[in-house]
Amino acid sequence: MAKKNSAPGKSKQAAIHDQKAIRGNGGELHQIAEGETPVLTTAQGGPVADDQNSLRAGERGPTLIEDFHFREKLFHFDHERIPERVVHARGYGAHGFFETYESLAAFTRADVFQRAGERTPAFVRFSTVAGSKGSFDLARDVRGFAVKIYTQEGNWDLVGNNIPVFFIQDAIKFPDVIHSVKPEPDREFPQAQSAHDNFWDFISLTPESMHMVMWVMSDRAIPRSFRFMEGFGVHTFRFVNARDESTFVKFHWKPKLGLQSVAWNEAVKINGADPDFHRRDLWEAIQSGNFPEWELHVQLFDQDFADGFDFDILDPTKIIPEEVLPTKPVGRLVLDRMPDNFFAETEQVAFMTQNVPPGIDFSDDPLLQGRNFSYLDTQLKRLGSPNFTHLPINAPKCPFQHFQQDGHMAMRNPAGRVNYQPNSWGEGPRESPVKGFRHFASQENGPKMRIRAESFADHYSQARLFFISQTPPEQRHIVDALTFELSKVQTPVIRERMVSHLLNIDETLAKQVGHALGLKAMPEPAEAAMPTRQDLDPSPALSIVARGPKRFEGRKLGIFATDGADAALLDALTAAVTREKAAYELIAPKVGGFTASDGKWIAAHQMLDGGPSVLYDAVVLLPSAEAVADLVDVATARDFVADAFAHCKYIGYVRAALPLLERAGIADVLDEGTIELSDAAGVAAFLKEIGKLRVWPREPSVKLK
Ligand code: HDE
Repeated sequence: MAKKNSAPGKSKQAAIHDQKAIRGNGGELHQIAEGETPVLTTAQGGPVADDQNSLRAGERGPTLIEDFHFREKLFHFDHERIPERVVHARGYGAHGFFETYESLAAFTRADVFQRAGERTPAFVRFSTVAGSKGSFDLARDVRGFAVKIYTQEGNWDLVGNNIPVFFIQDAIKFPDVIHSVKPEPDREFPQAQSAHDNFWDFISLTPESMHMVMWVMSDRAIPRSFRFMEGFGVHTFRFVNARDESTFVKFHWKPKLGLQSVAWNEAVKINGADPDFHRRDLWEAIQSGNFPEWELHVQLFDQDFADGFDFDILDPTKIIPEEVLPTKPVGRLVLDRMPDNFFAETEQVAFMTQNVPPGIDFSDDPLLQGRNFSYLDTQLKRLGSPNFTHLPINAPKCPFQHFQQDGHMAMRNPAGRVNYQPNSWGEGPRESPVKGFRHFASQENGPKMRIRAESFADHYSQARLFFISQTPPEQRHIVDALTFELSKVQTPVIRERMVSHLLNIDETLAKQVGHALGLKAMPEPAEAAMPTRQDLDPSPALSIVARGPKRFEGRKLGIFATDGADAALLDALTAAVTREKAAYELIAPKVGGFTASDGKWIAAHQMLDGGPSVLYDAVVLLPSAEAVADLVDVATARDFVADAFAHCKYIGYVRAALPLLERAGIADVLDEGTIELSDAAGVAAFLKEIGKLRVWPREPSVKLK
């Protein structure tokens, strides 16, 4: 029998290390000279001779427990995981800075808002809510938008979402709403989906969630990229100035590149083609120097203004429409650096709503109050030690000193005798009534009781406001999303109960969903604590489409090319895309590349199977006539075209591609979004046109259901 390749005693790698003679005679480690390979060591620093074979008695004998290197290596591996976040487990973060536009001293004493042009380091983590850490990016879900700003007066965490309202009004309901959306406990599915009985059962029994449900069933819940979504602080907070005067404030992050979402059918396919679609997008944007940017806007108002509404500004299921109270830009957030290590930074970052600097304070929103309690608990559970603030990602970047000490993994252990105050030694920090955080002295009184205020009782008016503020395609998407989700609910009475709520929101919406679900008869409208207001003006600011960016910047064009592709057109295209500050990928039958019409070899980014059109914002078909003859029989080539068309994308094509359009079933329905490219001038016009991002007039005829 042939000898086994792992020779007894020494592996090939170990032999290589031996040749380097890095140990001195006394066993001491020599400094590693430049160019020399550093020696692998144990965590205790001991150099390792063989990392390929464990220590055993005899060539084929048992492994020995004295193999401390093996034991340490497996021990550490076995403990590599920390509990994932109970919500928002799947996330992706980046570093950057916040830049203040102007002094807001009139409203807040927060140091971060005092000086125009000042930059403060920041870290942001985007996330989905329901799915576990390894779930896919394009779930229909709320996105977390958590920002940590390392101010000179401590960390300010604005732990927000991409939706400005929430499902529940009181934090005591949080475990229930989250349990309902997570996989059902007996079967542990479905993963990262709200489309199941438990979720809709809870929602249909919780009328206060109706406004949020409208948002979650809208395109907001399937964003094209983290870079193209808004962020919201959700709750009403307070700014407090140096005179201890309070102004209510709501925080909004607005993306510089505008808002954009994908189609549901597209989202489903993206999850298969690239489950990391959102994190890859952020990674690529930052690595290529296209730093994502958001403007921080605030809505500022006082108690008198708040009293003018018939809803409560402490109710997190309500917004103040921007048309009623315009937002004011106060700074910008730029993300310009990926973490060096995902675990150390993105996984271990600990956001806490309680982290507010002097000058920013809480309102009595019962959801916010509950969150202020929850986030500290969760960090201890996840990070395992009260010293989680010692981790570099969580540590303040301003000077800090306190007398907290010891505990698991304490990394900051001050020298000296003093670990309390006051002390007689005249040492150590003391409190400062002037610089320190002063809680806003709001007047609170009233009987102690478990109660929901009357002012929180209107559950439908703003749900309706959201629906009537959407453009027709966006309204269709809400109908389709509700229909899809409720179609996955197996208990008919839950479907009907949901439709009974929709009747209180908008009758047409309810009827369309009821019809699409095949309800035999419409239910009665749900009993409502307050009638739905019919007189609210639509708020165009709530629509993604109405405020579209109208430019292709930051988007990605997929160019499908083959041997013989028109070289001049390809050059014109790639130059135009680059001028537009957009990106492109070349997709070819083989990833190696193709020979263009001028004989030049061009490397591809994707092969056809790996680069379906769902990964791109618009596509161009640049095959040669010879290649098309074969491609018409290739299912992935036909899908590439048919999907792009069905998802209302712009399609540029050369005449040679027509047989492929025909076999994809769209040659007879070409429209303003299918554009023939023949020369460089046509390319420029195409690039301008695709800034509209989607061909919405096409949608009703596509019937993508
Ligand atoms: Fe959270 N939430 N939440 N939440 N939340 C957490 O904290 C909680 C709520 C939000 O990227 C947990 O560190 C309660 C609203 C984001 O690390 C936990 C309530 C909003 C993130 C927690 C809410 C959010 C979290 C889990 C009801 C939008 C991810 C892990 C009162 C304004 C932060 C962790 C990150 C994470 C509790 C409701 C946003 C368990 C009790 C409303 C973006 O502490």
